[in-house]
Amino acid sequence: MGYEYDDQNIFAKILRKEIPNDTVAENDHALAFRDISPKAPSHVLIIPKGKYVSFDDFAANASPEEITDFMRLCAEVTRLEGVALDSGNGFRAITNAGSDGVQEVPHFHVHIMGGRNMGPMLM
Ligand code: DGP
Repeated sequence: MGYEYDDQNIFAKILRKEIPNDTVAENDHALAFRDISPKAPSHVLIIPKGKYVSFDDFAANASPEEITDFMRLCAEVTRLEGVALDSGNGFRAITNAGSDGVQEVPHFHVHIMGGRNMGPMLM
């Protein structure tokens, strides 16, 4: 059994430019844009351009080039947003997967949030 990707999910529509987004940065294999409902002064979502449902799908099935571009775009976002540790106060990076992870959009994404103390992790 594989991961069933829904082409009608909202991030697929963003990638097809059917709906607008506030892009922060982009490379060959990944796109970063602002969350529509920010939970911190800086709240950016990083998504692969490929069709991956969740972290486990991406980690198991993406190519080395896709994984590298994705991770490097995450790093670029932390620098652009002024939260990278070499120049800022840090950030939280999280990904939600599936129903127990309370994943709302079934296209793999990482949230990078910063610009304030994020408090303790919710349990
Ligand atoms: P989650 O799947 O629970 O990890 O979070 C999905 C996030 O996506 C949530 O923080 C809100 C955001 N989001 C949902 N719809 C849109 C949209 O149309 N545009 C943007 N920029 N963000 C969205």
